[in-house]
Amino acid sequence: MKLSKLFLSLALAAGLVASAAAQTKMKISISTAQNSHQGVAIDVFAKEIEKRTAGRYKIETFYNASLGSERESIESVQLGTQELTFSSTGPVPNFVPDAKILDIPFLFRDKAHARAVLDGPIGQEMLGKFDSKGFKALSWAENGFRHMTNSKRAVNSPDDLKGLKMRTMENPVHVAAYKGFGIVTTPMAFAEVFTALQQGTVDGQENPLSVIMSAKFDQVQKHLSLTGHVYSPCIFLMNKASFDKLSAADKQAFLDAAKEGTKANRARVDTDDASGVADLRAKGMSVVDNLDKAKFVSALGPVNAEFEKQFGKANIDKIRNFK
Ligand code: EAX
Repeated sequence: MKLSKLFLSLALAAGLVASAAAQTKMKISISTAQNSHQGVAIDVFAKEIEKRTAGRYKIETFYNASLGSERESIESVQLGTQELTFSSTGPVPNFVPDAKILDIPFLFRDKAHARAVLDGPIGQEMLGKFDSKGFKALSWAENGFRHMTNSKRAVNSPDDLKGLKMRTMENPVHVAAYKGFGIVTTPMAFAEVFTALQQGTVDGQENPLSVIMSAKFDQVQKHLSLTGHVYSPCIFLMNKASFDKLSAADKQAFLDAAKEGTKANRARVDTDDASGVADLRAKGMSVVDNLDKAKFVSALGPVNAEFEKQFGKANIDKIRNFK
């Protein structure tokens, strides 16, 4: 009797040790601060994974590009040296060229349109295109509509952009479009942007209010114009082999956790968009919030004709006209 009790407690102790050891740690990274729409996305994701897998999976969160730039992190995820990352689509076309179509300026009318496309058949089919490149794309999320900032002058019309030296993402669609505005484009990784603006290596940059605020670009930029020239998606990416190893239930948990992350991320973008202009004005930025968008759209006419050739007008129209 006594002996079997001893065995029982030994077995229990061994079981406890085994279950503690059975926790699998995974890393996820972003290039913005924790206090941002991207930080919210991965924090909620991490919390949901722990909850939905009863702690069998622990997601370690890394902010401010501490594991590398977005491009480097996506590379690490592809190689499997890092399980997960949450990124803008800036460097994504280097890995999944088809995703470029989502970065076309003035493609989406508003956030509701963009979210509906990404959550609908077009966006879901696009997520599937990551599979053959070594990724499991868990969910779209967002950066938001991008606006221009610079240290030189108020931008009221497209002509004011001519000759401005601006940092762009390492995204060929963005680079082509901004050249169409007459901007002198300087692609660089996000982590280098603050210093480049501060030192005057570039005059300006473009990002959503969420990013401008969390990166404190108001400290190094005087002018903000609400150009809303392009919608900027984000994406939860996981190493394909790491995902494939999960049980069916755990796969679902990862997909559901990413959806929760997306929900929290979009809610934060909405809050930031609502408070951003007042917040940035209070911090000293001078904001042009009444520009004539049609002028910016028509300035990109020739570039858009190029995009229609490159991506197929029908494919672009399918997105534009999605209801
Ligand atoms: O993902 O590189 C960029 O400008 C992105 O918008 C930023 O990294 C947030």
